[in-house]
Amino acid sequence: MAPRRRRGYPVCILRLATLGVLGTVSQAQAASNIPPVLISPDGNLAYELTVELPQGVSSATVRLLFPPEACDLLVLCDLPPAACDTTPAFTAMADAAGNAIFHIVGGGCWDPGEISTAGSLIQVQVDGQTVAFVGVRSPDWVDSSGLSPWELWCEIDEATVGLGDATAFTEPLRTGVYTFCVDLDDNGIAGLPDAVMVTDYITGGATCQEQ
Ligand SMILES: [Ca+2]
Ligand SMILES: [Ca+2]
Repeated sequence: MAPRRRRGYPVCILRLATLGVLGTVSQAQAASNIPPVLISPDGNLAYELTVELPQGVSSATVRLLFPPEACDLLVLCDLPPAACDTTPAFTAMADAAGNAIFHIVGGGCWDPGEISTAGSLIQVQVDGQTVAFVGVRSPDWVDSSGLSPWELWCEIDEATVGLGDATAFTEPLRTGVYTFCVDLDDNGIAGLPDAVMVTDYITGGATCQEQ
């Protein structure tokens, strides 16, 4: 199997350096309801979004285009290695109501406030038209040292929900202070539903391996 273009500590340094030279920000078009992408080591967390379809159209292809750095700064377990040679992407069909559902296997959080250029966010396309740029959330927020992906995280090849994640989630959940990566249910607050979602994964020690 062909190796991906990374691995190991030196790569962690290189990938942090790339964050400062990414593309310019484009204004995302308003859309119905496109929350940050939700991913999980078992793929059981559904990422649901609603897009506006042109009148008379009963379905559309929704694509999530990840920037190349996602191959280093996220763990995407259901991508074939060759996907990192081009643009990692996931595709689903929207129904007549514009609803599309993804189950993406992996880990890592991208807070748009920390990874601040559109070039580092996930591009949401509907039938080839870009309608939004969004971040990513996952029960796997940090690595074993407590570092987020944008802080030189070194969660290489394997997404793991472990003690580091439990520690990272605990303080915002205890205080109720809104933190992007904690808001797994995307209701705008750090609250009990988020705690329930992450606890399930911490309890099970959920992991997945990149291909
Ligand atoms: Ca983790
Ligand atoms: Ca929440």
